[in-house]
Amino acid sequence: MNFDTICVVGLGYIGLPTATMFASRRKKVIGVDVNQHAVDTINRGEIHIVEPELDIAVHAAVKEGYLRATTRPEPADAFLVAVPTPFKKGADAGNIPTPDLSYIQAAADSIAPVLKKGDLVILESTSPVGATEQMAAWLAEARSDLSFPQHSGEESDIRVAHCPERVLPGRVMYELIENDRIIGGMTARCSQASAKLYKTFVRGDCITTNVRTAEMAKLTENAFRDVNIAFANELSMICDDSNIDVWELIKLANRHPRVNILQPGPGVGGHCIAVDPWFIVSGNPQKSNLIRASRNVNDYKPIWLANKIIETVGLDNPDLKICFYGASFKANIDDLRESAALIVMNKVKEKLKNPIFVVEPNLKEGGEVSGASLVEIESGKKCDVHVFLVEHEQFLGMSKPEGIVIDAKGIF
Ligand code: SAJ
Repeated sequence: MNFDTICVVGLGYIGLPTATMFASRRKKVIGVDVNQHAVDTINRGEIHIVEPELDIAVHAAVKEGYLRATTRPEPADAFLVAVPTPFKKGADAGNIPTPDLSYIQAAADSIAPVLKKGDLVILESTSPVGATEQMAAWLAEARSDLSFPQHSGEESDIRVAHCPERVLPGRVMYELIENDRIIGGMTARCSQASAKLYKTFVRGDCITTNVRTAEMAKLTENAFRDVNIAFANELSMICDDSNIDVWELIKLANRHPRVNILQPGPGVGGHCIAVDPWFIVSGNPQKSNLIRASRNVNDYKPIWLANKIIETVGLDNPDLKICFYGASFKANIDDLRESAALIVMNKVKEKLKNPIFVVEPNLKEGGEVSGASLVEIESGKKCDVHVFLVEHEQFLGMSKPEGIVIDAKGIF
């Protein structure tokens, strides 16, 4: 089967780069987003998100006529769904957050009217196990005139698969091409068709499996990181009590050929690793004790760190100026979403009335972050207390400031 026209639903951090990759391989791509501002920006050949090398690629794809954005899906040979899957606050006794599939449902509802026999629909959004089958059920409900793999197997009119995105923000344009892809079709033919589509631009291997394994593989990758970081964060709190340098400790332990501990920090931020493990826990609350405990350790770390800062500064020193270095959820990006650094800052601000400043080289100076003034490194260094929360490249080479230094990222 040929994929001449591809419709990508959701033009965010994953959808837009993916749409652009297909367009750069001279496929006709229709990008769909409910956000009119995003649509207008892309149609001008510009981008509404920050990602290295994406701007040039989008500009070329739009100017050459291969990429066009719109707010409604149009007929295509393949549909890729790359919409958010956030979680909802837990309503059960255990307060376990549950996945919110409403964006996937809205995407399915919008695609259904333009589907035709022979089309392929791929869910790329990180999803709990069963979400792809649920999407196929929503599509089937809307289009009783077409057959779907859950009822008709290999003979179905429409093919459906899950192919989770696995690219790292900041390296998306490189990793989209080079990373291996896991492809879980609802049938073998669904997998094969999807692999053929991705081979348009993927240089990594396209490995096929079933749909539930593909869903669980993505959740497993992020849960693995979360558990490993929780181990590092737990060690950091234990070491603090025993006056042991956790950075040196991990470096030494990692000299063992079969040990590879990740790095502690102020907590785990972002919209992936701090979210996805809950998709496993909410589906299997009785059996996911380790994954759940790790989430709790990583969520507790910013609270522990804030208390440490409050204790170090003391309530009787309201004149001491405090400077936080780094506000984003990880190094060398401007993304503040679910940032552990912000949780630390806000907790400290709740308790201490001291003047507070922030150095965040990835944001424009003169602004504010959580009510604290953004300043340059040199101004920050004049403060009395220095709290390092993110290992931005600008901080790595700097000399240790004078005064009290609390270093949550092991920079010094
Ligand atoms: N972090 C630590 N210690 C470490 C590594 C990370 O505290 O040793 C923290 C970071 O500071 C950050 C958080 O973890 O707050 C997550 O950062 P990250 O760089 O590890 O990952 P993300 O969330 O930017 O992207 C992850 C990636 N998943 C894996 O590496 C398994 C990416 O490949 C996925 O595509 C992405 O999630 C996603 O969309 O799910």
